[in-house]
Amino acid sequence: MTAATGNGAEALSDGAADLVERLLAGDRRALARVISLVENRTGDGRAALGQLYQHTGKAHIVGITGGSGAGKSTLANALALELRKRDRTIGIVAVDPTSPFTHGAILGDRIRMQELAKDPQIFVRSMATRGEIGGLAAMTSDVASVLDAAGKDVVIIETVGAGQDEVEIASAAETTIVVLTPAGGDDVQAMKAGIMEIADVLVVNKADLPGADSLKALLLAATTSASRGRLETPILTTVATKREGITELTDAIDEHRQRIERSGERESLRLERARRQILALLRQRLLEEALRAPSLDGSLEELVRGVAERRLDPYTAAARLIAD
Ligand SMILES: Nc1nc2c(ncn2[C@@H]2O[C@H](COP(=O)(O)OP(=O)(O)OP(=O)(O)O)[C@@H](O)[C@H]2O)c(=O)[nH]1
Ligand SMILES: [Mg+2]
Repeated sequence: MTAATGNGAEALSDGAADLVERLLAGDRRALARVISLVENRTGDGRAALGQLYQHTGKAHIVGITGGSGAGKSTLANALALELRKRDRTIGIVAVDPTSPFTHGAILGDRIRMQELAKDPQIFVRSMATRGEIGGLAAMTSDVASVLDAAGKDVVIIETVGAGQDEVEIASAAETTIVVLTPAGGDDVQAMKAGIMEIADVLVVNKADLPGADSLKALLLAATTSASRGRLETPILTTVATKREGITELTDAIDEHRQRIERSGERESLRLERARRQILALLRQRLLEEALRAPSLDGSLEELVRGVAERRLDPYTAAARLIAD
């Protein structure tokens, strides 16, 4: 017997249905296993998501983004502890950019996160990107949904904010914190990458280092000129390692949530996000369907060669894939 799921979602195996039930009852190990099913893109993972979706939408999804080493994990850690004091339960999803250079940082994360893991109300998951970033935005948002369904009050998503893909990952969040530091001059880079525009709260971390005040002044000038009468983006300073400024940051996050709730922006964000999710999945499925047969019978390769050798133009080649 398998549990019924929404149209289009796959059937859930007995084992997975049991996991979903236990997850909803608050079982931590079941939560970990469902996340693995989702991460490994299994049919059971998709089916579990289908079942869990109706239980989502309660958590406050908070994104923390910023340059490599800006202190995002330390901040997420400090935030989680402060939120616990306020009696909130927490899920953290950290997206690790796997590169030989960041192994140390990941190890550091693991150690820090083990410290958090002692609290049963904090659930931490690290996801490696394995180089391929495509699909990661969807997966991050799926894992956040699972944590949401599991009843976490706040879900924190940590990503390195370097390019468009990371901006997309951050867009799963309702409240996005952009972390900058006086060290390393990543401020200018962030402004270039469009990271500033997605910030709901700006944080100058490592405020114990020289240059924090001038960075804050720079940010203040940049946001004031950009806001044109809109409510300005709060700019906070923190020393994450000493847990300084964390109360204010937590307040700012809560205030942002209340503000978007009151103004109706939360509702429009939800609509926008739902639309984006549907279109992204549709794009992926149509592409898979269109390419399945041509990949198997070699006709895709033939078209590729035809275009490369100028016997065929790419428009005609694409049209043939749809027509067949
Ligand atoms: N001086 C100082 N160091 C800090 C502060 N916050 C974090 N750090 C240090 O900065 C380093 C990087 O911190 P992480 O929290 O791992 O930074 P991250 O942004 O998560 O790093 P990645 O995930 O690798 O991009 C660590 O050595 C931290 O101890 C701070 O407020 N002041
Ligand atoms: Mg980190």
